[in-house]
Amino acid sequence: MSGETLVDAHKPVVFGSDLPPWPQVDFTEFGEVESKPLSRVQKLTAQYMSRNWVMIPHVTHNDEADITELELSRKARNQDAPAAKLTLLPYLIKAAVAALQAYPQFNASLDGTGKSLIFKKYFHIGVAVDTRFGLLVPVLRDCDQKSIAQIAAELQVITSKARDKGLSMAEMSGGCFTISSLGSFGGTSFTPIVNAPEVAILGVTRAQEKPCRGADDGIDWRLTLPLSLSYDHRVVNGADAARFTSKLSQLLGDVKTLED
Ligand code: CAO
Repeated sequence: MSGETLVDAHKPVVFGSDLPPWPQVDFTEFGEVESKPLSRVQKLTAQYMSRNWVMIPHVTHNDEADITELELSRKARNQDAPAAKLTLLPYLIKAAVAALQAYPQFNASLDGTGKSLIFKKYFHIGVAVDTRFGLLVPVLRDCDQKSIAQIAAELQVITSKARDKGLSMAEMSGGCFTISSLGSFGGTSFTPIVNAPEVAILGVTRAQEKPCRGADDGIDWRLTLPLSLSYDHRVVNGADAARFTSKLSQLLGDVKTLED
């Protein structure tokens, strides 16, 4: 890419192969401590996160969506049907599916050899859930064929199950794209780690009222949602990411395109 020679007759230098070992420290030398073993989920998460962080060249693209109208519509629907409460997440899932349909390279995976890209014709979306067992990622199947209300109902069931009993590997397999929403906790942006073999993950943080130039140069306060899209730079380029989040932003800004 930059004129480098990838195959060299001379012995190649493998950067990173001479890392020092992980520090072995007796913390009691410095003060009182308590040791707690990691849970099974925490150990597995640590292994997979480390692999994905080291093996995938990550880039995070940050963008915003105006969700003022979406929130008005969501709140109106919740008032009309309080028993079937909708959060933002089902809207994000519908918008993600439409963006994946528009930009299929985000609905793809490198095969095991890394030499072919497998384009998926199905739309299974993973959702990061914070549980007492650790981070679990249930996968909702065929989200392209479901309404916002159906997705909300399914999310309710699967997140409750994840939090009460945990999930099977089958319930966490087969995802095309993951959404990690920290919106109810806060934050302005973060770098989610791509959930291999997926090629991108959407991080969402807390929506904020932001001033915009309105009619007659007045101030128009708009509810603005921060979007942080991390992607595998072997498969997705920066321009693709910008197009993808622009599409997401456009869809979330026009709630009629998501509702059924
Ligand atoms: N901005 C402002 N408010 C938001 C918001 C956002 N981006 N996202 C959610 N909220 C609000 C909801 O609308 C809801 O408020 P209302 O009662 O007024 O509607 C409230 O926060 C609680 O939402 P929720 O958390 O119950 O529901 P959710 O669908 O937004 O999220 C879930 C569900 C499972 C994604 C979330 O609970 C969770 O576990 N997130 C953690 C994900 C995580 O840990 N990611 C990190 C992975 S890497 O370590």
